[in-house]
Amino acid sequence: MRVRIFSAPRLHEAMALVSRELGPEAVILDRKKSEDATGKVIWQVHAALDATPDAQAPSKASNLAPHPNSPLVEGYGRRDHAAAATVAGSSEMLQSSMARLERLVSGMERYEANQLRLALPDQLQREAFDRLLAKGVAPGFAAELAADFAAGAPIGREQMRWSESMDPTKQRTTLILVGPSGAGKTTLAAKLATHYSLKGVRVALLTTDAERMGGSDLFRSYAEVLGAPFAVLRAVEDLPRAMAQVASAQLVLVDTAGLAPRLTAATRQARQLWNGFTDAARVMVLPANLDEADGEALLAQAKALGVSHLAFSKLDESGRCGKMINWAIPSRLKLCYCTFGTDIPGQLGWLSPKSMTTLLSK
Ligand SMILES: Nc1nc2c(ncn2[C@@H]2O[C@H](COP(=O)(O)OP(=O)(O)O)[C@@H](O)[C@H]2O)c(=O)[nH]1
Ligand SMILES: [Mg+2]
Repeated sequence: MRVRIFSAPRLHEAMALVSRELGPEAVILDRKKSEDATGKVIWQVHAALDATPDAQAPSKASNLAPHPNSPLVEGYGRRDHAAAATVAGSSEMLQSSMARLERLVSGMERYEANQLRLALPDQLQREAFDRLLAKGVAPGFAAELAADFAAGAPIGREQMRWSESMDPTKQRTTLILVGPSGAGKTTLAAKLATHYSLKGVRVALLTTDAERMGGSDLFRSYAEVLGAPFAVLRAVEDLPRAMAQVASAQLVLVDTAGLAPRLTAATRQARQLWNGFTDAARVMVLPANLDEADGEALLAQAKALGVSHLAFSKLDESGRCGKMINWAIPSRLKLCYCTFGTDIPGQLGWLSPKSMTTLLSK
């Protein structure tokens, strides 16, 4: 984003300069009344465009001053009685603009939260709203969940999607676990493999985490301990042999390499391998201690990757698990497993409106 500052004796003249120079896409960040060097009133409008304009294009403002208080502004006033545009490149001004913008946004957020809070029908719901906010739930979602949360009832039955239970003894189940590096994909796969093996379910383990050094070693050793078939998938050509190996398994768990915040060529290649499993649920694993915006960036890839389910790991490592709600509601992914520790096969849970209420009540 490129921020520019336009100055003119009157506000509407400065605004006219913005639209003349930046066009209708311009975003107004700030407007300020001040005085120039001679004490004359001057309006400054801070405006920005998302795209950087073509460097080759001649700028209409190129003959204009870099700062509103500089002599060139006065010079402009003498040259031409129309309003003047001033382009300021100083990083201090940019920083102060950004700081003002941040204050503005946070003030708007507080205002929005307060309005939502006041619209709730009683004190009990307002307290529930505050508790959800304290857990990191976004105000809009907290307002929607406040009534159930206040009543101690299971929350989010309507707002979130909940997975139907998975029972590999009744129906062969294939889960492809995707997510950022270190999310706990391999750990979740190992927990599930052990949990179901102990119940007598025939489990098979596959991994597409083939490039990274040691990426598949841990998973291979889990397979050895469990006596489960194991294969590494490097290319589409590996699929038929791997499919034959896992043909009699009731639960097939496919571990994968970590996802980058943006869709990469490696992920596209891995997706071709995942396409070999037509009946698989693709589960995105997000750790509860992940930055909320990073989680959103990963969820933005979910559609392209055919992800259908969402699991949360490391619930024991975050006090603000409200971000789960902020991730789950807009993603429309079906919530399924969660983990809250490194024990295998323990510390494994199933996400439901009831368990979500418990998590947020802690
Ligand atoms: N505290 C805690 N640690 C976990 C959890 N799940 C995984 N870990 C740890 O996080 C690290 C990365 O886990 P791993 O399964 O290798 O992540 P992957 O890169 O997604 O396969 C390991 O040290 C795990 O023991 C969890 O639910 N809670
Ligand atoms: Mg792993």
